[in-house]
Amino acid sequence: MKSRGTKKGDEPLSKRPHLEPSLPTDPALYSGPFPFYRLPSQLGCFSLDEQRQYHGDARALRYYSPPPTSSQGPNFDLRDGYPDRYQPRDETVQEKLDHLLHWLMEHRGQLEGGPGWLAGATVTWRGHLTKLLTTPYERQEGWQLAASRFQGTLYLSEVETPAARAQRLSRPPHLRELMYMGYKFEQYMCADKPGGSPDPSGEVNTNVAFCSVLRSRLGNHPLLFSGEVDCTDSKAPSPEPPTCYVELKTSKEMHSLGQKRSFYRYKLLKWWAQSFLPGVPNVVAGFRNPEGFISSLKTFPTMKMFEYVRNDREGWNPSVCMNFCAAFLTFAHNTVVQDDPRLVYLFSWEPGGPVTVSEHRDAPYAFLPTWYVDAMSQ
Ligand code: 0WD
Ligand code: CA
Repeated sequence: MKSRGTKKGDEPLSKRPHLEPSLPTDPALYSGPFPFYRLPSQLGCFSLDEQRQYHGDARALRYYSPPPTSSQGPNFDLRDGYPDRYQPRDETVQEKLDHLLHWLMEHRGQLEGGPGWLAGATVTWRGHLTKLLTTPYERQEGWQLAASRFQGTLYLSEVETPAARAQRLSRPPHLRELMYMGYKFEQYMCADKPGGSPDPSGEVNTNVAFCSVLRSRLGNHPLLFSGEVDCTDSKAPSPEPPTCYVELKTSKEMHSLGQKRSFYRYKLLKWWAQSFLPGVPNVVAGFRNPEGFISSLKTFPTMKMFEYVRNDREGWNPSVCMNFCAAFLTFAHNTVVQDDPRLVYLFSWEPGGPVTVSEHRDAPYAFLPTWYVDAMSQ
């Protein structure tokens, strides 16, 4: 984004005392060449177990194990086991960046990139970056990101918006079941051991997660982020992480051209953003019928997703997504100047408007835990 950033936008905010800082999100402002994005490399990983406890290893990694392709179609019953074999994660626990900070605390002495690399980096979840990438095209859900600078590093942690909270607390039963069905699909497609077979008779426990920790750079912004990975493909043409990873998704069966158009415009944008960031090369989609059975599978290579909307006037453009994200990171870096783990800048966005900022100290917005601040200060 070095070419497009205006002089004014790059000036420190302190030099513009009478300007209420904000960042526009209109896609037209972010077209232009695709910015530099470093090939993501994996720095490490961690696992969360059935009790949501952290382990600094790959114990929760599962193995891609699709059904034989010769048959009629998979016919997976995604409702099987609901709700009796479902252990959903406690969503009232707001984990913020904690698990990622745990990993970082244990690896701070062994980070690549040379001395001072971390001090220049932005640390966050992959899912938060996904929301930034899709912002210029999002028309329904706003977001809030809390930002603190500590020892140079910019930390970004999502805050649940009041609207998202209200939706979570009043989630209708059919949406709860739909969430389960996504995880059930993973169970049908993954084995616990390489060469093993899936075991759909077991429980679905959404506390369990395998997370990859990645390094990349967007423009001049070094990035350290973590994302949950569904499984690894032992037969992948490029067997090293992250190119061995596979993202699993479910979606409604499509019949009309209109259904396909809207799938390409809205869903594929989210799938692309989520998997492009960590360099996951393939998304395997299971299409479900109205009875909740997976009737067909289709692999969408991440790097080919844009082809479905390239000639669509109402489609999305990867350059816009990445240029906006780069502009946001520049905006955040220029806003969060003071180095103080108790100081939080809250970036807020609602569809149709610009990103705005407010300043806060300590509870409830401060998110860097004292155990992390103390350990990093040793
Ligand atoms: O505190 C928060 N506001 C959040 C924390 C929001 C989002 C995620 N997280 C944490 C959780 O600890 C989770 O284990 O991040 C981890 C996943 O991070 P991510 O990879 O950056 O998240 P994202 O790309 O949005 O989602 C990846 C998967 C989802 O799969 P699908 O196929 O639906 O995209 O992570 C799961 C979900 O399976 N997931 C979550 N798991 C636990 N808590 C959450 C969540 N809040 N959001 C998504
Ligand atoms: Ca998934």
